[in-house]
This record gives sequence, C-alpha cells and structure tokens, in this order.
Amino acid sequence: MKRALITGITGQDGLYLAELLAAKGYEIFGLIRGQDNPKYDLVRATVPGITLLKSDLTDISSLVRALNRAQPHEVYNLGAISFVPYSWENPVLTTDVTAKGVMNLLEAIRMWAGNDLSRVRFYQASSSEMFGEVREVPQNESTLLWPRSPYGVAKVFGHHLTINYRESYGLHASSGILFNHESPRRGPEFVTRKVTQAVARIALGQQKLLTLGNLEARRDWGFAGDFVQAMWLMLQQDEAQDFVVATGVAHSVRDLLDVAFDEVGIDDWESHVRQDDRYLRPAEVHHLIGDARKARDTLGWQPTVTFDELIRMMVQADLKEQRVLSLV
Ligand code: F7E
Repeated sequence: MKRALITGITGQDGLYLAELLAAKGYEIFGLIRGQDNPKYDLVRATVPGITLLKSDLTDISSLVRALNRAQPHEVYNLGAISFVPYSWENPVLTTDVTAKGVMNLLEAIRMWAGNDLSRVRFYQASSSEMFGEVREVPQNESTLLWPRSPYGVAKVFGHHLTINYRESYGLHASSGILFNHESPRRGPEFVTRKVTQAVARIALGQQKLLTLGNLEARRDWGFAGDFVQAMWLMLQQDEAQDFVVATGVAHSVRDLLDVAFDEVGIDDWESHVRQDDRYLRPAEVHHLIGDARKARDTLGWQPTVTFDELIRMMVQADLKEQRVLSLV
C-alpha cells in the first residue's frame, strides 16, 4: 500500500487530493497545525481513515517526526499562507511559512531519508502569482518570474528550492505552477467564493450588497478537483519536472459576477455591487493566463470543468448551504 503525506490538509486542495488518493487505495497522513484546529472533524469526516499528525511547517522537528511516523512514498506540500492580501500585512510570517516552510520540509526529508532519497517523491505547490507583472502572455514553465506580492516572492523561493533539491540531490521533486483553482470548498475570502456566497444570500433575501475591489482583474480560473489530478500525475512520472496547470481561458471579475448572478436569475447585478478601494492591492497582477500544453502532452492532463460550470456549481452549493444555515 502506498503512503502519502500531505501538508495543508485542511485546505481546499488538501481535501480534494486526499479524496483522490483514498480512492486510489493510499494510506494518507495529513499534517494539522495548532492545539485545537477547528477543521479537525471536517477532515476526518471527509477522508475517513486518514491519520492526522500535529505538525507545523515552521517546526522542522515536528516534520521529521511526522515523516518517521508516516514513512511516505509521496509528500505533497500544499501548506502555505495563501491569501495574497494577507501577505502584505504579515510578510514575515508569510515568508516563514510559505518560503522557509519548503526549506524545512525538504531538509526534514533529507534527515529522515538519509542516503536513500529515492524512496520518496515530492510535490511543491507553486503558484501563478510567481508570474506577477507578466513578461509574456500566456505564461509557461520558462516564463520569467516577476512576483508582485510577498506571497508571490515566497512562492518563488519554494519553487527554486524544489528545483535545486532535484538538481543537487537527485530528489524526485516536481513543482506544479497552478493557476487559480476554485470549488465550493474555497475559503470565502477569495473572490470567487466571496461572490458566489453573496449571490446566494442576495437571492435568498439575506443580504443586499456585495463590496468588491478591482472588477477588471482577470484570472485563469479552473476547478480544484481537476487540478489535484495533475499533482498526482506529476509524481507518477519517471522524471521529475515542473508543470503549468491552467485552463488557458481568462475571465474578469465582471464575468464572474455575470455568471453568478445569472444562475439566480438576476440580470441587473450593478445595483447589488459596490466597488471599494479598500479591497485594492498595493500591486495588482493583471494578465494571468496559463499555457498548460506541457501538462497536456506529458501528463495527459486536461481540465474537465469550464468557468461557467464551475461558478454555477459554486452558486448552487452556496444556495444549499445558506438554506441549511437559515434553518439552524
Ligand atoms: O483574487 C480581485 C483581486 O483573492 C483574484 C490564491 O489561491 O490564486 C489565488 O490568489 C482577483 C485579484 O485570488 C476582490 O484583486 C476583486 O485580482 O481570489 P483572489 P488570487 O490573489 O489570484 C493564486 C494562484 C494563489 O496561489 C493564491 O494562493 O480578484 N478581486 N475584488 C478581489 N479579490 C478578493 N479576494 N476580494 C475582493 O473583494
């Protein structure tokens, strides 16, 4: 039986990946932070049989202990501080977790595996935020990185370190440069879920206004359930490499509003939406759109859910959730 260890198990991607690996018969270990993590029960209910280990990316001793306990064949590093605006408010913490956390985990793997690094494969969750002020459109694996946030800078560190451990020690280490990926499990601070949750509440008469930042921002939004497939496929290859994972189609926040409000039968959404400068970022990323041909050609990966289907799925899930909440 294959064993996998996942950091960031409480997040959207951690849950989808754990479900995927469970269906493939893996024994799964998830690292969970804090002495009383509120998501503990959610993870256990979503992935029955998972073993949760108390560990923190900033504490290398806890990582070595977790590796010793799990003896994993595959390690997926999905743990990070991932909300871009937060990284301007807490840049040191973001660096400790999102950048130095990768170093801690890779060094812990070396300490645990000793001379036999071939017993483990490593996946690093890199991000399209690394492209920042983009140097070309669309972006592929060799596009110059020009991050525009402390989060993006931290991800660049983790990305290059993963490549460095592959080149220095021969570790089977792959970095997936994932463009935005969403689902009903997305946190409500991210723009897709913020919109679908508010649209559901507006449709049910529970909220009147939705306040957003830059409506012209464009993103290449895909479905998280599709993207975790690419993570797993990367670790099944003979050769470790880096891959862009994206849909290749970009939409604006306005497009997102069009689809979400349309799903509840509201055409004139302008009266429900306010733009507020407080949600603007010190530096915005404008033209993210991914070229995932390498993932398609090498991994045989392609997205199965369109932007339109994704947003409608999220609105429907939020309608259901809000109806249940209103009964409580
Ligand atoms: O923003 C604009 C905002 O916060 C998307 C993370 O998973 O993907 C994610 O990062 C866009 C930005 O995601 C609001 O200015 C407008 O242009 O949903 P987001 P993100 O920053 O792209 C990458 C790939 C990651 O790696 C990250 O970890 O939407 N926007 N108005 C807004 N965004 C938010 N959050 N809230 C607004 O009110």
